[in-house]
Amino acid sequence: MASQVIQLIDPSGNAIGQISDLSKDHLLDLFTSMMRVRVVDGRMLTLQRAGRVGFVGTSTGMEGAQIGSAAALKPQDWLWSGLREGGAAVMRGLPLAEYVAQMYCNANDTAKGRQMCNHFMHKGSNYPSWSSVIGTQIPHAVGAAYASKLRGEDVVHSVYFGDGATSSNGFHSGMNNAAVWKVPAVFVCVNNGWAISVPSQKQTAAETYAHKASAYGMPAARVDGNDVVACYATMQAAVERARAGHGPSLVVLETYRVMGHSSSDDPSKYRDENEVAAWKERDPIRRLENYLLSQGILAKGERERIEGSLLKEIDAVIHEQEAAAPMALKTLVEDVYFDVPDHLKRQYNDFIEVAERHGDAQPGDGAFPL
Ligand SMILES: Cc1ncc(C[n+]2csc(CCOP(=O)(O)OP(=O)(O)O)c2C)c(N)n1
Ligand SMILES: [Mg+2]
Repeated sequence: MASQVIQLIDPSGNAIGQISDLSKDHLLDLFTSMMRVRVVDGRMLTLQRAGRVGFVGTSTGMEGAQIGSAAALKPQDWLWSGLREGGAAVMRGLPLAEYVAQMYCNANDTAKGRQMCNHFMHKGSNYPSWSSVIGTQIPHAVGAAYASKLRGEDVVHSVYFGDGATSSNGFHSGMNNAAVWKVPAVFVCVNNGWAISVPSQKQTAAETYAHKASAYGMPAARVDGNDVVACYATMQAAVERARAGHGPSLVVLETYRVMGHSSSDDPSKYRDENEVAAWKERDPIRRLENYLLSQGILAKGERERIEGSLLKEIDAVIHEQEAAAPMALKTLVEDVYFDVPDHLKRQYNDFIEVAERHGDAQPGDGAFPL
């Protein structure tokens, strides 16, 4: 059983394993993608605190886990998200403008305002909409992976979930059926130590989350989730295995949620600040930065230059999306029925009257012919 934690770069940034098949450009891409996640999270949290967006859940401290693992997927592969993989989706093609539009639930939101904000989706990169209902994406991913297998597609389905989701029914039924059907899937458990206020030692009596895989007859690997290169290499092996038809496996990324569960949470109520401080010392971005500096791949001061250009990038997108119109109210009654039924028409017309009185209706809302 995989009780050893795979690490290729130690917390000080020294290589301790084989990382030679990653080019300089690839390493720099990983670094920039991790930095983008941190910069975007920082901006979103500021906007939330200023009352401009409703809700944010950050990936701070977990950038290496999501970026390293998702970088091992091919463009045709699928990424079924848990609660925090929006940054991986951006790396795989979700336009930053769509990401920010979804945060504002504005007219450019591809979810048409029907999702809570901070629940992304992107059809173009095979990234289905998140569900906040813990673990429900797991059987969905397994069903889709089974369909890919039946169709003979060259596609691997990665499904992400947190440590807390391992206690869900979806985890058990998904893992079991995936192994029985030998589907091309990789189960990625991002163990960030906490499920809101429940610590890992209260979540399971198993020695590690990786041990759970043996009950279903699939292999597992444990990885230092703050070592982006180890996440990449381990995930790549699991993805190749699935692609070759050898079935699913479980990859457990051991990391830590440095911030609160979400912008609605105050973690000081339930955890010791010393634990947080110790994990901040293991920061995944600084670890790769130190390695890149030691190899001459990154020059001194380069991190600040990259951060500056990422801030410019996200700020330009925020300005553009803040100026966008709200989602049209008529979308409330669209897309479910081919012809909007009479009772919905009545409700919508009453609603528009109220919206017009309150000044909330936009040009065009009342023009919807109901
Ligand atoms: C079925 C269900 N039960 C409870 C919740 C409330 N809830 C939201 S997030 C969360 C914890 C998730 O923890 P974890 O799976 O470790 O993911 P993390 O937030 O740490 O990334 C819970 C219990 C929910 N959303 N869905
Ligand atoms: Mg968790």
